[in-house]
Amino acid sequence: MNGTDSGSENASPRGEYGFVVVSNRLPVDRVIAADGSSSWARSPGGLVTALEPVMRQNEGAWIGWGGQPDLEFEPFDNEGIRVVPVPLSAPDIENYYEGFSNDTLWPLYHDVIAPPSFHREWWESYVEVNQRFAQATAAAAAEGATVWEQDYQLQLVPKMLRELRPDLTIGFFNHIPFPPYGIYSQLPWRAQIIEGLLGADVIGFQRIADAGNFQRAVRRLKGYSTKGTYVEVPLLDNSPGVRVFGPIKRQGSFRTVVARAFPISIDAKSFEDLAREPSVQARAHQIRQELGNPRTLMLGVDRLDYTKGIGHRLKAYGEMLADGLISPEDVTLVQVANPSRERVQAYMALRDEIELTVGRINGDFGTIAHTPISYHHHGYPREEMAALYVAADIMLVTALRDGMNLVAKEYVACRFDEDGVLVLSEFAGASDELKRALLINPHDIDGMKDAILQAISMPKRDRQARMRSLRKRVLENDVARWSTDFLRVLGTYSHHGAAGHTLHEERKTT
Ligand code: GDG
Repeated sequence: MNGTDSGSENASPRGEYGFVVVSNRLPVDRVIAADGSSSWARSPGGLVTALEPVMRQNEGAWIGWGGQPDLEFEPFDNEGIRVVPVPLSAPDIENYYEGFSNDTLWPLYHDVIAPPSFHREWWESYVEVNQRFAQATAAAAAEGATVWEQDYQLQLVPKMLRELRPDLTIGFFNHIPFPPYGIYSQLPWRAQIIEGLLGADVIGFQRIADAGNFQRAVRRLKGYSTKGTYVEVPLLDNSPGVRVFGPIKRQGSFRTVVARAFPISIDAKSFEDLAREPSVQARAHQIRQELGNPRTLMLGVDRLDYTKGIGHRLKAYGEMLADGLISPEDVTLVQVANPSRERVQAYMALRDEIELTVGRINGDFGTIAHTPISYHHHGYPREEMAALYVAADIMLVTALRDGMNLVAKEYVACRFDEDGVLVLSEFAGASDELKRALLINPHDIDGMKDAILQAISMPKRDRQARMRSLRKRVLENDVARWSTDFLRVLGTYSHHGAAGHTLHEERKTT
């Protein structure tokens, strides 16, 4: 690593990066060529796109796992971003990642749609791996640097990092929901997680309700006061990280932590540009033709995850076919179910259940010429996704619980023709902003069927009016705005600058 020792025997070694992003997975994938040689390819995603300019301006580094067990390599530069690995062993992956992250926290934070498993050895691994991430970050970050940690796999890192490096400004963003206290309180390590998160200066959530749930947990478990978006964290005089920055200053007694909503978004312009590509337009046309030119093409795009409500969607669709409300000659559903977490038991069971249902519906209602569900258990390139969005008359987002749901926003961004209907679950964070979608409760199957029928028969003028309003929101509130907003608030906590300055400006003024 590029750390240089500060000279003092007790101080943690300092690195050279002024802006450090930390996430479980690095934004690059290892690609093995036919001749056995390996290289790294940037994994596409809004987060990287949004943070890239800040990275370039501020000597940015990205810290995370390379995606394969025991993969150790030297830090390297990838298109302007310093990539710093945190290796994970096969037992780490089993206990910290597949176990505690994906089989304890994920179901718990999504309203226990599936039962969470609590295992003390998973927790121990989570603590140990979080400590490793904190150490790697401490070694990479320059004096007074800004660090932005991402997501539920790393909730202990803020506190661990503050203990190692009190000079840093620390932000944390939670991409998934934060559950109500009645559910959160089941977690045997509930207090430790709250303490871990409160090591940050700014904690971001997708929805106002998530921030409220977090603040309630803080009050119940720690007894700290919360005022508006602020949490007052008492300071012991000799506690590490004694600094009273930020808008509320009570010298010597509290540090204030911001806990509020920053709804994430997408790189909307790049999706629209992609959708406008003649090749994408032609492919959209071709998709419809290959499906036999249905009058209505409906689309679902999800990771194959029990939170996404794919089963509820299929139930509604199957009943509509059975009731004769729609016919397979007129309506086709394309369902992309991207493989996910295939070694976790609940995901294996989900796949079996979904594929059984798809098979039954196609068997019961299909004809030689018309298959009701075109089902795809694999991922597609971005261009194909955009073509599907352009081709679809109706987009079905029926999540039972979802932090935000970017698919809903991507569909809207691609519809520069101002057509298409978004059917959107009110349990997805996106529903807070996308109010002109047809909002549904996915548990209410009859309500979902009514909304789908309404979408099928909606006059063009209504479709356009709704889509225009949705597009305004998505194009204005894009991912660049999300990261700018977060970093602006985080900037008020920096030793090096004042609110409203970019990180770059702050660093220049020191
Ligand atoms: C978590 C939270 C929150 C899917 N299939 C393909 C493909 N995708 C892309 C989509 C979209 C992304 O994956 C999925 O994002 P979502 O937001 O829908 O859901 P999660 O993966 O669960 O993400 C979620 C998000 O974090 C961000 O904070 O919104 O609530 O759960 O971008 O387009 N992309 C390609 N091929 C596929 O087959 N290229």
